[in-house]
Amino acid sequence: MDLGAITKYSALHAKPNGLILQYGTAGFRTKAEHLDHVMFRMGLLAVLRSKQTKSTIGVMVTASHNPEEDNGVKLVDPLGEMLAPSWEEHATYLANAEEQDMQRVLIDISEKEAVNLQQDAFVVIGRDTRPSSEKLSQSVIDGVTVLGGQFHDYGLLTTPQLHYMVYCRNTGGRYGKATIEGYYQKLSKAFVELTKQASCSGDEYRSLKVDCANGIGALKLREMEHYFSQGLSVQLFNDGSKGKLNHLCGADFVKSHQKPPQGMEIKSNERCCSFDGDADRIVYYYHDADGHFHLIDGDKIATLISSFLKELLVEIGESLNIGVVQTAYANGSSTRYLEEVMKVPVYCTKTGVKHLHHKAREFDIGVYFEANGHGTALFSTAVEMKIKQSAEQLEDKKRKAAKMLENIIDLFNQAAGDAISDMLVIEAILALKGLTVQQWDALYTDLPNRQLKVQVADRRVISTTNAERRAVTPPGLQEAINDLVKKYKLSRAFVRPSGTEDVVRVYAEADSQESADHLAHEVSLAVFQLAGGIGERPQPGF
Ligand code: NG1
Ligand code: ZN
Repeated sequence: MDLGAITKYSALHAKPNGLILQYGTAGFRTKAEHLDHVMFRMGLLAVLRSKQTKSTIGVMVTASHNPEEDNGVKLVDPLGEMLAPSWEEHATYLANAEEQDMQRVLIDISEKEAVNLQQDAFVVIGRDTRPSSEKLSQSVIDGVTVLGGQFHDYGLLTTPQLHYMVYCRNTGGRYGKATIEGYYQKLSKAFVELTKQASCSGDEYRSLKVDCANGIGALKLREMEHYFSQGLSVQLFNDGSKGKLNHLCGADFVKSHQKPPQGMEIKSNERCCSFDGDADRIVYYYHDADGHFHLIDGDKIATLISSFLKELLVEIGESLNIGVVQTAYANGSSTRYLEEVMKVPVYCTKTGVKHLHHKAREFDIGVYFEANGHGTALFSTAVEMKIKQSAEQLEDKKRKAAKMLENIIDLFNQAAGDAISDMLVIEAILALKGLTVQQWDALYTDLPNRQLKVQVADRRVISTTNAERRAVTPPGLQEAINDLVKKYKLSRAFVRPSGTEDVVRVYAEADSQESADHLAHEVSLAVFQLAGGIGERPQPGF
């Protein structure tokens, strides 16, 4: 380590005084103007992680669904996964170090993790379309370079595309080619082969309206469109040509407001979907003949996918274990449907895809989705081999099912939840099963629900257990929630501190929208009173 150079260059990316940030569920995220030093330092950290793992590490510059003025950064581990927990701590430690302590902190991390500083390092970098992203990714590159790391800057990429690149590079090209072309070709080939097998390829199944949140998804989908146009025609909205990123559009807006995005004209029964700002989330929706809006969220996406996979396995005659992984935010109806009707085991983890991803790895086939539309399906290597063999050996009908499964495995991004890949999987399944968007929606009816935020002085006073479904502290809060929940039918409520915003999140569901709204409000008041609420008391009405 050239400590002199580090000190010199670090001063050019100086940390603002008194600023403390934490590497949370989605890396670092805050106003873009506060992030220059964090980017430089994450460049340094990525080099150390790369040396330690002897693998390529990814750095993605994005703040996903946050407003355009924000930005963020997260590191991607060798298999496309989120950063290991001990390194998240190092990230926080390094990001908050004072200038004069930088050398000591770097040495400290290297020693703790037994990093061989002589080892080569390679870092790949991607960024979203925010105005601040280009300059910030340059600061990451400065950090990588000053520690002697090699790098490849992919420029504009969706978050899942960067995960894909990292995964490809660390698996010797077996997973795919680590280029944008490689990504387009791998997914489109699988998609086109799959949809060729659909008997009903009538026009109604083949066109889709996509709200791109005025983000990177628009650019990448436009580039990719002609690769799969035989199977699907997409019409892009909020493509960034005029509107602001994530403003009144995108998956997060549609899911949390339960209404369509601005800038998209929807005729009744047309199939529509929204990506978020970095294209790792997707939700579907449509207007019925009476003009009512219907949201199809991550839970219903997981249901469609897991049912279809289960059907294929039955057809092939393979008894592999499938599991669905959700969080506490999953709609109660979805969990009930999966367990009781589909007979698929369901598991609940803490919020944040790294927890879901980790759990999903325990199954032959693990399907995981957050209700907000972030998810994918993971296939163990053994399953992949078995399916490939079946596709060669089995007789006619079974072989067809095995072929489909083989293509589906190729179509899912195994490195991360991916809006583009999920969209193609969903479109293929709908075409293969001849399902309309209404038929898909009718699998089960969501329980009415409401999500609220409460401002408190210190959200860390709330701690939870049982995959965030029970509050352990502050004292009395869980008892208060239990009493409130008892007042309503089919009800459930929980609270947890957000990992990405300085708020406490409240979730409630019940048999009617009115009850869900009331319950959510009452729980908010309990949080405000018992967990040190600040500002105005929560008011009823939304
Ligand atoms: P927080 O702010 O911890 O609730 C949100 C989402 C997560 C996840 C992260 C990262 C909800 C309720 N929470 O986390 O699911 O996507 O952002 O983007 O949707
Ligand atoms: Zn995102």
